[in-house]
Amino acid sequence: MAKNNPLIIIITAFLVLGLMFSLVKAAATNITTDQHALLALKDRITYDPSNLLAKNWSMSSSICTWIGVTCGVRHHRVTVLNISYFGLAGTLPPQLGNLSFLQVLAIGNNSFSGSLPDELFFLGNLSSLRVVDLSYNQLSGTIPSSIFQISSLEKLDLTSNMFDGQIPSTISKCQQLQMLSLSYNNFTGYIPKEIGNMTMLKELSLDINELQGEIPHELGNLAELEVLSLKINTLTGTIPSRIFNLSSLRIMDFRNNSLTGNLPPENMCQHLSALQELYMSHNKITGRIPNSLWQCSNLQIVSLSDNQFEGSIPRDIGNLTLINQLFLGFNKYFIGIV
Ligand SMILES: *[C@@H]1O[C@H](CO)[C@@H](O)[C@H](O)[C@H]1NC(C)=O
Ligand SMILES: *[C@@H]1O[C@H](CO)[C@@H](O)[C@H](O)[C@H]1NC(C)=O
Ligand SMILES: *[C@@H]1O[C@H](CO)[C@@H](O)[C@H](O)[C@H]1NC(C)=O
Ligand SMILES: *[C@@H]1O[C@H](CO)[C@@H](O)[C@H](O)[C@H]1NC(C)=O
Ligand SMILES: *[C@@H]1O[C@H](CO)[C@@H](O)[C@H](O)[C@H]1NC(C)=O
Ligand SMILES: *[C@@H]1O[C@H](CO)[C@@H](O)[C@H](O)[C@H]1NC(C)=O
Ligand SMILES: *[C@@H]1O[C@H](CO)[C@@H](O)[C@H](O)[C@H]1NC(C)=O
Ligand SMILES: *[C@@H]1O[C@H](CO)[C@@H](O)[C@H](O)[C@H]1NC(C)=O
Ligand SMILES: *[C@@H]1O[C@H](CO)[C@@H](O)[C@H](O)[C@H]1NC(C)=O
Ligand SMILES: *[C@@H]1O[C@H](CO)[C@@H](O)[C@H](O)[C@H]1NC(C)=O
Ligand SMILES: CC(=O)N[C@H]1CO[C@H](CO)[C@@H](O)[C@@H]1O
Repeated sequence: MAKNNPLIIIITAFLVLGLMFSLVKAAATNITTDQHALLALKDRITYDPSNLLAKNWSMSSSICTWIGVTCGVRHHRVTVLNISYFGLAGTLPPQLGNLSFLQVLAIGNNSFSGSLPDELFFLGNLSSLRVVDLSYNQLSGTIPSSIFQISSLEKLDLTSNMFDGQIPSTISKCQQLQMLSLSYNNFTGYIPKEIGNMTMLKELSLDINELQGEIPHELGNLAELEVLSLKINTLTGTIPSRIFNLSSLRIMDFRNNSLTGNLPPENMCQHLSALQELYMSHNKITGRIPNSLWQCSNLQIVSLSDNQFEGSIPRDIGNLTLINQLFLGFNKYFIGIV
């Protein structure tokens, strides 16, 4: 009976396929490959103030005991490389692309410089990567498009580096991406509308770049989005009304751009009950402050200063009882509150 159970046959088939996949992957590389990759990285370190790698990454011990390195129990291969906050300077070797079981690459808050080697994210080699955190370094150049071939990627944090060039539209191939931060770099050009395809996104931060053009209305597709931060760019045009439909949004930050047009007068807050922080200061937004703002009942910070709002300040703003910071200055109001 059980022998012919289709469920068991299917499960067995999956197990066999999974095993074959692991074997194929493991056959091309082994723990020695991982060791070569880590030693290549150690070779590229030019500054190691606490001698962390110099002392600890020693050939006399298994790489799985090295500081910042974690190996998987099943394959005994490197799954996590986290050398964040080690105070290191250096460059990244292409051999890191051979860590074929790597799930987490975190080198944040160091002083790594130079560009990302194209081979690093070469198609197929780093197919298990979930987290890439390169934040707070001095890396430069363009983002290799190969990184977007890694469909397993959930978090890509490039905050505060010196990357430049355009944000490639192929980015949307990373359909599992939940967190994308390209803030504080030198990215130019438009925000690709294809980002609207990355429907798992919870955080999108593109602050402090040189991005221009309009905010794509396709961002209104990102139903899971909690943080949308585009401050200090040179974005123009009106804020697409669909953005105000994103009911998971907690933070909306459009400060210091050149946005124009009015805020939706009637229904701006109909779907924004989760919104806690609303920043629109230093733009060129016109019209009235919507009377319906009180419907965003969880607002704690509202910053609308330095725009071209006119009319009067709606009385019902006073009903937003959670507010602790309210900036409305430098506009064109009539005197008085109605
Ligand atoms: C890894 O593979 C190479 C050849 O591809 C082999 O020479 C080496 O002994 C292997 N190392 C281990 C630890 O299996
Ligand atoms: C390297 O650091 C790890 C974690 O701190 C420690 O367990 C290990 O013993 C160290 N190895 C050497 C050779 O110092
Ligand atoms: C890397 O290590 C740092 C410091 O231990 C920790 O705060 C951070 O969460 C780790 N990053 C990842 C992606 O695990
Ligand atoms: C590792 O990476 C280097 C540089 O990209 C490459 O030349 C080498 O063939 C790769 N493979 C192994 C098994 O080390
Ligand atoms: C990636 O995988 C290919 C094929 O297995 C291999 O030739 C190459 O050396 C690997 N490493 C890099 C860094 O591209
Ligand atoms: C951006 O580029 C300019 C020169 O083109 C440079 O002065 C500036 O430091 C760069 N900023 C960042 C954050 O990389
Ligand atoms: C991605 O978005 C573009 C434009 O918004 C659309 O034309 C394309 O069909 C989308 N692709 C996928 C795979 O969803
Ligand atoms: C916002 O969502 C509502 C329903 O939830 C829908 O009727 C309306 O057309 C949407 N507005 C925009 C601008 O997408
Ligand atoms: C933001 O914009 C205001 C007015 O345009 C300007 O005075 C201020 O320096 C800007 N801040 C940043 C961080 O760019
Ligand atoms: C705001 O609060 C006042 C006084 O509690 C109340 O009269 C008014 O109806 C409230 N407005 C809204 C829109 O709920
Ligand atoms: C290079 C760099 O970004 N260093 C920062 C690492 O984190 C500490 C504490 O958060 C900061 O003080 C450093 O500036």
